[in-house]
Amino acid sequence: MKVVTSGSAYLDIDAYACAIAYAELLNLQGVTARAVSSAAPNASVSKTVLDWPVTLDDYLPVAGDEFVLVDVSDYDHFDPLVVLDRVVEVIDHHPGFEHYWTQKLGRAADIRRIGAAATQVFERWEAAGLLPQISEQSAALLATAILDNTMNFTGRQVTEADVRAYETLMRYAKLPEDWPELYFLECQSMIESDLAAALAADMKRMKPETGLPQVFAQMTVWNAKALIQLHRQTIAEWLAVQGDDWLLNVISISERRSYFLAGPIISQQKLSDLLQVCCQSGMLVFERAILRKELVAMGLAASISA
Ligand SMILES: [Mn+2]
Repeated sequence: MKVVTSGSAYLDIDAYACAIAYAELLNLQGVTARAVSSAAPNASVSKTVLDWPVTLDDYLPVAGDEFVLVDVSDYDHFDPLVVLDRVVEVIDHHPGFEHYWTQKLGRAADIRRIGAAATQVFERWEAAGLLPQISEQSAALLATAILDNTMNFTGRQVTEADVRAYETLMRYAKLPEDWPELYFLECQSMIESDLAAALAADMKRMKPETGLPQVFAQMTVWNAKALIQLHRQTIAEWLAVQGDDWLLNVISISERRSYFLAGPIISQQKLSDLLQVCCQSGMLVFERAILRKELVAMGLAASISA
């Protein structure tokens, strides 16, 4: 049996889609496979997606099973059910472990800089010539994973291959025209239903040498303007409890912009200095969707040249 699985902490839509769609392909090719995870899906696997009639398999690995890893290659963050020596294939788009896996598996390690691991799984289907037989749900899962991991194609790591995979998969997926908006709005309403959990899930403490506010939270939503209008007070109160120098980056997918909230004056100044844009009454709207890791890189570069 081949067990297709992913990381230990949580399962995002990319990992979830890859496990299910790749196990489906292997089975179709005559290789018995199961999509298995002991981690729970996170908010990117929306209720609509969870309700589709394809799911993970209820299977416990036994001695002799082999493991295929999708959307993960860091051996410290595998699903605990994985036996390292029994890993036979790795499909991932996170950097850092390419060398280890190429040494160990040769061509069975496919680790590339690409928008979504779902694009790599799509390419397996295409190369096998079996795309016309993909289930509607697996096509929909892979397409949604590409949407999510590329932030609707606004991310910096998006490639032509991601765009082509999405367009092709949408022909098999039978999803509505406005699926991106429907999907991201559903994820947004889940975030709004428990803002504290969403803030805590992606909050980091910055090192002083970055020159950034100490507490730096980030969230990705469809419409940041609407979210901020409704919930600004709650957000500011929660962040103020975490420290007296804080910043939140709300990435607005539909507008392809970032909205920054910074309460304390010191935090506003740090942000204005770095982006060379004025912070007006605690808010700064940046012309493009920018990620926290980009600000960290900018901050470090500025502190070196200073
Ligand atoms: Mn991914």
